Formats: sequence, C-alpha cells, structure tokens
Amino acid sequence: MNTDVDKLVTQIRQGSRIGLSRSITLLESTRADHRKKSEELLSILLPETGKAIRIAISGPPGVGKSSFIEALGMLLVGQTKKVAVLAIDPSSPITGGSILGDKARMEELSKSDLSFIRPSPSSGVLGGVARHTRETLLLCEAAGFDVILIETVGIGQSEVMAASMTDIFVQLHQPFSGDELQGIKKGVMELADLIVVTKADGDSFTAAEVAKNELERAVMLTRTCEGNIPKVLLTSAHKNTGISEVWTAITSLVEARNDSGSLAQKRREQSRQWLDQEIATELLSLLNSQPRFAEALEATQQRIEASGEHCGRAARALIKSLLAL
Ligand SMILES: Nc1nc2c(ncn2[C@@H]2O[C@H](COP(=O)(O)OP(=O)(O)OP(=O)(O)O)[C@@H](O)[C@H]2O)c(=O)[nH]1
Ligand SMILES: [Mg+2]
Repeated sequence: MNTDVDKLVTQIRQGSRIGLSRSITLLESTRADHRKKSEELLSILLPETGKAIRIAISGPPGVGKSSFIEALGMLLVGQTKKVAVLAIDPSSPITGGSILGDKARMEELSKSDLSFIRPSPSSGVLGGVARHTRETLLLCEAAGFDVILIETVGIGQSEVMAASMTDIFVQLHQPFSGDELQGIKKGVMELADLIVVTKADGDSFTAAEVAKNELERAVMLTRTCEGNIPKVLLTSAHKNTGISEVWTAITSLVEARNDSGSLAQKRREQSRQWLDQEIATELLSLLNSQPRFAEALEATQQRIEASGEHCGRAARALIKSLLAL
C-alpha cells in the first residue's frame, strides 16, 4: 500500500483536522493518480463510517442557514459532540466559487476544537460536487465526528442531492406575513422532516409566528400519511432561542427511525442510488475516453441539426452501435 495513503488513514483515525483537510483535497483533485489514492483511502476507512447523525440544513439564500448552524453547532460542541459542517452549493459562475458554508458566519464554531468546517468544492458540475460531499461526509465519520451538518441552498437539485445523503432534512423559512406561502413548492415541503422558522426575534417575531401557523396548516394539507407530519419550530440564532428544541426534535426522529428500522432502510436506498450515479458517471467517462465515441457523437449531432432527429432516439442508436463494436 502507498505510504501516503497509510499516513492519511492514521491521521484520520486520530481525528486530525489537517489529515482530514489533506484527504479532502486529494478526493477533490481531478488527477487520475489522486483519484486512485482517494478511492484506496475510502475503501480502507469505509468500515469505520456510518456512526454520525447526518443532517441537511436547507433554505433560500439569506434565510439564516449559517447562523442557525453556528447556534446549533455551539450547542452540540457544548455537549462535547464533534460537529462537521459541509456544504453543497452549485458554484456560481460569477464569483467562481461557493457562497455557502461561510466561516465568517460561523466564527465561534470555527474556533472550537470539536468542529470542522469545509466550504463547498468550488468547481465542477453538481454531480461532482455531490460525490465530493458524500465522500467527505464518510471521511468525517471515520475521523469520529458525531454530527454532520450539510448546508445547502434551497434550489431544486442541490436540495435533492443533500437529501440523498442525509438522515434528516431540516427546511429553514423566513418569517413572512401571509401570501408568500403560495410560492413554496410542494415538492420541497415533501422533503422536510422538520421545518424551522428563523429570525423569530425583534421586529420579525410576529411575522415568524404567522409563518409558523401558515406552515403548520400547509404541511397538514400536503401530507396525508399520518405520523409523518413535520414539526414547525420557531428559532432565533441571534437570541439563541428554539435551538435546543430543534435538536430534541431531531434526536427523537432519529431514535424513532432507528427503532423502526426505517433509517437503516433509507441508508441502504441511498447507497443503491449512489451506486447508480457512479455507474452513470463511469460509463460516460469511459465513453468519452474512446476516440470512436467523439467521432460518432459529432456525426450524430450533425444529423440531429440537419434532420431534427429526436435526441433520445439518436442517443440510443449511438450507444447501441458502440456496444456492438
Ligand atoms: N434577526 C435575525 N437575523 C438573522 C438571524 N439569523 C441570521 N440572520 C441574518 O440573516 C442574514 C443571513 O444570515 P446567514 O446565516 O448568512 O444566512 P444563509 O442562509 O446562510 O445565507 P447564504 O449562505 O448566503 O444563503 C444575516 O444578515 C444575518 O445576520 C436571526 O436569528 N435573527
Ligand atoms: Mg450560509
């Protein structure tokens, strides 16, 4: 075995944050030799993963995700739990990087010896970002972290990605005064295990209460299956109120799902999904590495442009002809 990998394994087992950072950099690298090493590292450590509570914290930009994570994280490190904060963020073409998981909003937490904060990988397509985050999560578990919080912006695909690798999905909402509820997508509400209204303090306290009531009514309407209705809780990260109630709700959900076996079932399904995604990614890169594929792709593209051939059909014909080779 390669000594580099050996060293990283030892460092991670010791809970070293430097070792963890180095390993994450390795798995984010696009170099083939780095990829091979990171796969070796993950294979060795995989049996030591799975022990943390994995939580997605989602919501629109500016709703207060990082501030909430800081407050929740401080509560947990206060109980001597080790907390890792990761992020899934479709990288912005304008800023060229991630806006989430901002350490500035988690100033206190980032100073704690029991925390580890890693912003979202700043490059690549969402699928790649998701792979890195999932692998980083596993490394954090091997390093002994008890709780993994994944911050994600509330826009479609990245939320679904975050849900596909966590046990509990917490949806954050701004205080509001009434009509805004119509704008909340039903599909997103269906992902939530727990709904948290932020900024329940000062001038926005009343609006937060209105939001709580409206959201409670909305979840009753969208959910039909009894026992599966998410709680709606009021919090203020600034005043540090409602945070421990959120933690209690999370641990009760985890306990109930552990008892019923549904959490283990969920993780099995997630792992199956992950395999499917890896197969799709591998197939595509295998195809792209074939010179014949590039030629055939170009020819197909020209045919589509010239004759308006249906893309799905053209893709199937292309794959069939390559498999027959
Ligand atoms: N009044 C009040 N303001 C808050 C609270 N939590 C966050 N804010 C404010 O809301 C703004 C956004 O907070 P963040 O924690 O950065 O929100 P975010 O959702 O992580 O933002 P992005 O990562 O940019 O999507 C900041 O100006 C915070 O000061 C709170 O509990 N009360
Ligand atoms: Mg943030």
